Amino acid sequence: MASFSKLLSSVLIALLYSSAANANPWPLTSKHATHRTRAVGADGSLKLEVFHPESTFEGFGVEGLDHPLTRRAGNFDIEAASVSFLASKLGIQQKDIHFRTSAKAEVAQHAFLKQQINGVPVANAVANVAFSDDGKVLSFSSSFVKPSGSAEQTPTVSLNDAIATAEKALDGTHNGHPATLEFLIQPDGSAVLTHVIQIQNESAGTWVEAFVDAHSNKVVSVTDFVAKASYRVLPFNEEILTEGFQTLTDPQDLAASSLGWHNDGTTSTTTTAGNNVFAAKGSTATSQSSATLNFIYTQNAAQAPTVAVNVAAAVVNAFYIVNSVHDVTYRYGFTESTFNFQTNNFGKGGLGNDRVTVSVQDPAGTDNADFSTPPDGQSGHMRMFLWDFTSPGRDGALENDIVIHENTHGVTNRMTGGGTGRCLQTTEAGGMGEGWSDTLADWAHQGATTQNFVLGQYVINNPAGIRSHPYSTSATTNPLRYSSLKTLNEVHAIGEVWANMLHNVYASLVNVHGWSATARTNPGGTEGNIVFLHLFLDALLLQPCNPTFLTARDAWIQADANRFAGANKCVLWNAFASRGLGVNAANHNDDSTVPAGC
Ligand SMILES: *[C@@H]1O[C@H](CO)[C@@H](O)[C@H](O)[C@H]1NC(C)=O
Ligand SMILES: [Ca+2]
Ligand SMILES: [Zn+2]
Repeated sequence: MASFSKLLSSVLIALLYSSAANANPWPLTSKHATHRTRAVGADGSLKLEVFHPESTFEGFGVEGLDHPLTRRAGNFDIEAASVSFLASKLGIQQKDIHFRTSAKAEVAQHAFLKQQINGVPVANAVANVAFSDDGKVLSFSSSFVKPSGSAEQTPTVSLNDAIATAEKALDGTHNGHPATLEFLIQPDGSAVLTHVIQIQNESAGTWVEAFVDAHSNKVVSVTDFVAKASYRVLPFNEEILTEGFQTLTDPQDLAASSLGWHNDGTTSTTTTAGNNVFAAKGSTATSQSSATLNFIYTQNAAQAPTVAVNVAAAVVNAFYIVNSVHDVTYRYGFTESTFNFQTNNFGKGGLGNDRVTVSVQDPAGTDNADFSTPPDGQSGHMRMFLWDFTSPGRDGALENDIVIHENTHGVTNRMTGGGTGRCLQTTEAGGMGEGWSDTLADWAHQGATTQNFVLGQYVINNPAGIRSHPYSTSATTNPLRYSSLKTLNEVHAIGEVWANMLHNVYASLVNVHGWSATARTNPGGTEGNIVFLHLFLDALLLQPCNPTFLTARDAWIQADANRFAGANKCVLWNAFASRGLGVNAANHNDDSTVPAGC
């Protein structure tokens, strides 16, 4: 072990670093922000405690920070600016920083960086910096650490041996995606050297990035690309929910999908396969049922979901919803350059060849659904299962809020941290991932008057849905607060707290600014539901890798400063504070304070 403390201690400013080595012992839920216990392998029998150093977030309000090193005469160079800003802010040398990528969004440009040790990147010590068009720093976040020691940087375990170890430990196969060599910060503050290898098992539905110690040949950590739905089950009653089918003509948004939904720039299809989505049961996409692009299949609820016409109806619905999520999130900032899912990126930045693949009536499970988000450039994969609460059973692909929930995992996992799929891995960040997914489904279903929102009624045939409470502004209907996290450990339960806070933010914004019926295609409007969705997506790019409720809230406040000059600052603070996430909230203790003047 070579110690880095001598080398770096004179130039490090401890304040801005998470001091990993001093953070033990952890009270139970204080680990939410930094840890997550993963049960991996095909049967979940291998337990790993995954660690991410604490991340910080600092926003510089409407003014931004006029940092002397960020300005370059004439041409703004985001790489030079972000590296010099970070080096001076953290008091480290530029050689300790690796500029990974950048993304130009509508109201800010974003740099994504990693710590490096002697030129070897550190997987879980990352940073991002947002700049205005005139080169001011709008915000930055970091989980850089001062390692207490570091392994030799030349591996003594070969990649092939590491692959064999990972395949055996994780019950899967290396999928051929190029492996990397990266340091990984451990909870004691030391840096281990790891081979990073993607392992997949199609039948078990697992897809992880394994970190294998390149000296001891042990699996020391994983990134789990799969967001699993583990739905809470409520007793079901006899009420039957029916939401009417409609035939929509040309629902595609050409501003988001310039060649429509059945053309990737080189190939035109007449199936449920296009530039954004490939949807099928098995490997064959559903073909049109008439000579033109008419995907008309009338679902027969009295028959099993597996009869041909019901399969086709489900595939077409999933294709329609996932394309619609592509188009609406595209309008609000999830584009090629911010790491979205498309086969052809039309030269607009980011990596292509990663449209969402949707497996409808996937045979691997029941009563569930999941979504895997590998890094930009590899397809997101959605699996929809059948539900057996009723007879005949029901198809999750026909419940739009389930499809939107799963699809949103792809949006949040790609936009947070710059397209790596590594940045919603802690318990708290994973919980918020579930929350955002419920929230986009909530947003999609709201009308002129904000209503309580319930997720998953159709699949289990119960108006109470699959969460513990409806999302509501009423503290009687939904009592969840920031302090509820003290007793919650499961990501969907934590997600309910976050989704309910965002429901309250949404209701407040609509209360102030009204509601637009054309929000999906008109992001330029001033209404509250439009303002909300802008802040939702803008904040994802600003927030740290593995955010907490506190840093995610701060990113919303900064997003409002960036786009609306802080016009909604007090509305946002009041809504967050109403559920305990006020100015002085910390360590899962509520606070209802709002800033002076609010
Ligand atoms: C994949 O998982 C299944 C269990 O679902 C297991 O039987 C199989 O051996 C695994 N495949 C590999 C390559 O480990
Ligand atoms: Ca992409
Ligand atoms: Zn989920």
